[in-house]
Amino acid sequence: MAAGSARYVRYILFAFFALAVLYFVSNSSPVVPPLKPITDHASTKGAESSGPTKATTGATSSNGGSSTSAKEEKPASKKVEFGFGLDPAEYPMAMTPNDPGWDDLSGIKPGPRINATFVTLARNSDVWEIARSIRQIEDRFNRRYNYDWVFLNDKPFDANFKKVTSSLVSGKTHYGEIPKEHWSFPDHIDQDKAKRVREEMAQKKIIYGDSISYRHMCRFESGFFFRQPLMMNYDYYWRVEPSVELFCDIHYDPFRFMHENKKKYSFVLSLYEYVETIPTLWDSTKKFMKNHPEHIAEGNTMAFLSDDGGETYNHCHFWSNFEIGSLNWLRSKAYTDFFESLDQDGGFFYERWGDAPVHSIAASLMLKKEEVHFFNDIAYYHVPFTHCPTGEKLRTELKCHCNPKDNFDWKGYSCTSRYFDANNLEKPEGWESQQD
Ligand SMILES: Nc1nc2c(ncn2[C@@H]2O[C@H](COP(=O)(O)OP(=O)(O)OP(=O)(O)O)[C@@H](O)[C@H]2O)c(=O)[nH]1
Ligand SMILES: [Mg+2]
Repeated sequence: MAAGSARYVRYILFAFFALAVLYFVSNSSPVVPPLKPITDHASTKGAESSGPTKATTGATSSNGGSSTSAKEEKPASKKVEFGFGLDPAEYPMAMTPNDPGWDDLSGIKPGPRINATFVTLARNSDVWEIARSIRQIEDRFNRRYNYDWVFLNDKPFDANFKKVTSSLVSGKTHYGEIPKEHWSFPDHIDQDKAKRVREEMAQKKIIYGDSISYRHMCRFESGFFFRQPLMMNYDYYWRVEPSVELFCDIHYDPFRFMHENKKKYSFVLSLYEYVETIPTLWDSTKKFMKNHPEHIAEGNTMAFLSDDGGETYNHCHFWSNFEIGSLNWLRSKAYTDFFESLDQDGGFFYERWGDAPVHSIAASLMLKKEEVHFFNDIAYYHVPFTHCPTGEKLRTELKCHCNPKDNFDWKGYSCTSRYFDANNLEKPEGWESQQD
């Protein structure tokens, strides 16, 4: 009998204890804010863009090869500064090997995401070249961050292109067809004059000098990629071209770096433009500066572009096949006024203006010095130039596989040295020994 009542007392105590544990669990707040499952983020991102409209035409999205209309994407319910609404202060980024979490390169990185996407302009025939680029970006960075990827084309993407690329990208993939008016001659262009120029450039053997499609490409990258319907969903972009390489691990989120440090444009390689392709670009720029002094930033980097205070152009530009930048800046009145003014002057067709000098002139004149960033730690190759980080310690820490001898930064035809001088920046240790 005594043994029986002791058993009941034990049952009651156990039940009381279980109730107490349940009460505690249901009322305590979590130490770490809950992360949304990573696969949800594309639908959350949809309406966060601070771009003016969310357009839907000519675009399909795909994951795992199946295409759906962009219209079907779920809108986000609220605007949050970061992708998942997480507080960045709770997830500091490890920027150096001394910071906690630096060595953790496995699994999905917890923490906030930026409203950002990779973007690639490509033809269906570029599929295997872009596959190489995607694989490297995924291996060195995006497999842990799962950012989306937008593909744009002047023709519809075929099933094979979508299948191959969507199988390689860890984020969501979207495929957009460029409208005709963004990939054709504007009405004001004199076709005979444009044809004569192409013939002359062909005779002079100027690279892509006789190409119409290359000109459409340069005009599109200068003035339209950032306002395609699919791009309106994002605030930042990272441009990727076919057959590029990344040589070092990327330990932090460059999109988040751009956002938190108020950077609007970035580069890894810079060089002098082929003069024959832009003989009157600087005249057009000066006309624009005169007409729109309100768009010229105080504390800009004119010194990168000109050695005589703006009278002449030294032809320096950031190489735009790699860019991480702010879409909202490109969509700003300042930038679009600049593009419209250049487009009216006709140099995309009467000469062969490239999007690289156009973006670079805009960034150097219309942004403050501090808004442009040089990513020394992102090692990169696009035929024929390599950016391999200066400094053996850094290359070892980042597990780089580029040959430091190939680093173009400090060689004679690079403008990176000028960029450092224009910004009064100290060049990284070891730069002198890489000058030739
Ligand atoms: N859809 C489409 N994409 C194009 C076309 N021409 C070029 N592109 C893309 O535009 C980007 C720039 O073209 P590229 O041919 O790489 O030009 P480039 O970098 O100046 O020259 P390369 O040294 O040949 O790489 C690449 O992402 C190409 O895939 C085109 O006619 N249609
Ligand atoms: Mg290229």
